[in-house]
Order: sequence, then C-alpha cells, then structure tokens
Amino acid sequence: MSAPSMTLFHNPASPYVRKVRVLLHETGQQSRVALQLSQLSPVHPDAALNLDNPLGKIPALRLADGTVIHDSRVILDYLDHQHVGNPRIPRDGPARWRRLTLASMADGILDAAVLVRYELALRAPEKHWEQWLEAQRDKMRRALAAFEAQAIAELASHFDVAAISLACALGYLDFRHPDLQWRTANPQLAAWYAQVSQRESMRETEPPQ
Ligand SMILES: N[C@@H](CCC(=O)N[C@@H](CS)C(=O)NCC(=O)O)C(=O)O
Repeated sequence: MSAPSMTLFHNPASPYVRKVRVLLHETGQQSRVALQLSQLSPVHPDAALNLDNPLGKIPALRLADGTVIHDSRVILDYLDHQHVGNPRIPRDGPARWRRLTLASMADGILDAAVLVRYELALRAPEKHWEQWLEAQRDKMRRALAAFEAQAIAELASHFDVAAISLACALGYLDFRHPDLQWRTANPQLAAWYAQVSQRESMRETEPPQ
C-alpha cells in the first residue's frame, strides 16, 4: 500500500470532519489520507491550522501538491472526483441541486448545533442568550421536520452526500445535544438513522464517548 498523499486536519469530535471520513470510507480512499490532529475552538485557535486555513476551521485537506482546500462541502466534492465508483454527489441535472440542497439543510442543522454547543460550553452561564439558543434549536427542529416529512424515501435510496451529511448531523445531536430528543418528533428519521449508523463507515467514525 502506498503512503498517504493527502493530509486531513481533523478532530474526532468534529461532525464536519466526520462527513469527510465517512465519504473516504464509502469510496475506499482512507489509505490516501493521513490524519493530523487539530485541537481548537473559536477562542482557542490552532496556529498551525491558521497558516493553511485563515478561517481556522476543520476540516481542511492538504493535497499532494501542497494546495489546501477547506470546508467539508468543497472537500467532499473534491474527493468524490477522485474515485471510480458511483458518484456520491450527482454530477448534473435536477438530482444534483436537490441532493446538494438536502446536504445544505443537514449542514444547517450542524451549524446551529455547533453554535449552541459553543455558546453553552465556552461562554459563562450568566452570559448565555436564551432567546438566541432557542432560535438555533428551532432551526434544527424545522429542518429535521422537513427531512421527516419530505425526504425519507430519497435518503433511503442511496447513501450519498445528502444522506452522509444528515447521518453525521444526527450523530452529532446524539453526541452533544441528547436533550433535544430529536427521535420523538421524527420517528421515520430515527428508523432510517438506526440503519445507516450500522454502516462500517459510520461505526468507524463515531465521536469519542
Ligand atoms: N462550514 C464548515 C464548518 C467547519 C467548522 O465550523 N468546524 C468547526 C469544528 S466542528 C471548527 O473548526 N470550529 C473552529 C472555529 O469555528 O473557529 C465546513 O463545513 O467545513
């Protein structure tokens, strides 16, 4: 087996990194990527990472030629062009825009969930802004309800960019926001997630307990 030609700035707790690792696994590309641990938060940045991604966010992927690409969506698109199996992001047509929109909605759940996590974990309790926290939770609830009502059959049809993104978002809700109890209002999503979370790619990328 040849040495990895790319380096992924990662942290096992990051749901955005998990999306990348799940796609690598699903497309048989894990051995192409070395992992470089990045410990960071918005108030404790990783200086080495900042040199490669001025936004100071993970995931970021250093390619074989030294170029660094970042944002999980960009990285997924890049890696999906590096394998010969079925594309995980439809290349064109209405399916492309639909699946990317579903993926974006899943990422929006994650964005809200990560912001809530930062507010609760990093800010002093007396400074917590309850109205803002609740508004972020409402975004999560509305997007989950939309998946539940409109997208179950599509999600079940193949494990592509939309399904990977949502599976990682739901895994993150279990990890950081069990209090949200997302399964109660979304039984079909819960059944779908119970299945996909058994995939090897999902089991091997579970966040630390
Ligand atoms: N839109 C970005 C979001 C990445 C992101 O926010 N990652 C978090 C870790 S879960 C991070 O790097 N946070 C550090 C910060 O915001 O400064 C993506 O999809 O990659």
